[in-house]
Amino acid sequence: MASKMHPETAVIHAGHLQEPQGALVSPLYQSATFVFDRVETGSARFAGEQAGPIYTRLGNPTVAEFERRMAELEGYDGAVAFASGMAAVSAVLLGLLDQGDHLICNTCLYGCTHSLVSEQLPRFGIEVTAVDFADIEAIRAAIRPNTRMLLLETPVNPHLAVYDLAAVATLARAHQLISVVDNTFMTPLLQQPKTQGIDIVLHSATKYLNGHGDVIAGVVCADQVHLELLRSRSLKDIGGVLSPHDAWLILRGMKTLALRMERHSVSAQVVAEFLQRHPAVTRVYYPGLDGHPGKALIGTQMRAGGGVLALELKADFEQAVAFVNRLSLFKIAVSLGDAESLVQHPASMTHATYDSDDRARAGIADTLIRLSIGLEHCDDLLADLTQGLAPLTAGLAQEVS
Ligand code: 4LM
Repeated sequence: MASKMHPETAVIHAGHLQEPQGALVSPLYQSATFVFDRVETGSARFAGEQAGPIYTRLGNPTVAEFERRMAELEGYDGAVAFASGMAAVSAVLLGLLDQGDHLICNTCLYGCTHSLVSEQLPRFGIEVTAVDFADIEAIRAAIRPNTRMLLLETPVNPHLAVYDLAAVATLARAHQLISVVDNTFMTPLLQQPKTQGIDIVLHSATKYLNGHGDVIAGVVCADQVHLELLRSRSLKDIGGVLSPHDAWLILRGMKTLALRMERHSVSAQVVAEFLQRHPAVTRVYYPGLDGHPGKALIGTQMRAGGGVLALELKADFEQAVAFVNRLSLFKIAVSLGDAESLVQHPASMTHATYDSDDRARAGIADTLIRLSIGLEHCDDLLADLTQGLAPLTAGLAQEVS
């Protein structure tokens, strides 16, 4: 039954085990350690000869339910939960790459992933090359004898460029490289990279998976060949374990994931089209818009454009900042995927980790503004944007007259 469930059903039921008291909702196992009836039981569990919990850093029943649900949704053998999205990213990189290995990643990544690959990995003797993943030949040309892994986000944070996952996966397979996709912006409801041949998928569960802005979490979904190393090296020894309480909150939040992703995407499309028509806006970045190169992959690689978009204004830097400050329903905050609509300035916030050259190479304009479209009524969002843009519109009208 489990493998036949539609994603809309799996977000509610996958991985759930009926507990003996009959509770509909799984209990929260808020316990650091677990008691053994005798020494032999503990020894057998440590030796992997007997199933059962030992200590929450090594596994916890509530966290395990979240892991089973994610593995089912993404279509992999298993999943490992971590204390943050960055713990999930670092778990993959530090758990699966060795000193002397070479990583190829996209020029544009979430700011802290960029600083992890460009500043931290070289400290451990891991070489990194950043190329534009829109250009498959550029990736191929960057492959060296010691290349082990390809890493990308699609759509990318913050400017929503979309990359062809099947092409990346085919290249990776041909050169025996591990392909890794950060699927945070899409969730498995809108995109399942495994179906395109990708080896490992990770998420910041802080965002859409939890969806309520009250948890920091991450998860990696993978097949058996990588799971053991992720559990033993990255979880057991590095130790960025997810709290059972946070796993319980994510399980609760995920029950509405399908409804939320649909609403986020519909509203983002409306907002993107509104902004595209607006005279004070020079450019809108959203995969659901005609003319966006990613639009061709909607319906094949991805089911919809998701809830994040970015824009540039017909304005200088100070005017762009003043526009953001004028918004009231959109809250000025980093993060995304919450019920509340959020607005932020990538160059000085989420992507401030880039130096200006790398930021230009990544295609992140200094005046780029990112919106995370929440679950409010679309008319209220458009009204807030209209009042925020009004002084710019008036200025443009004066220039014309
Ligand atoms: C943000 N993003 O963009 P934790 N992968 C992607 C992300 O967008 C993020 C992470 C990993 C933002 C946070 C402030 C594609 C985070 C890292 O924050 O460690 O759960 O996820 O606004």
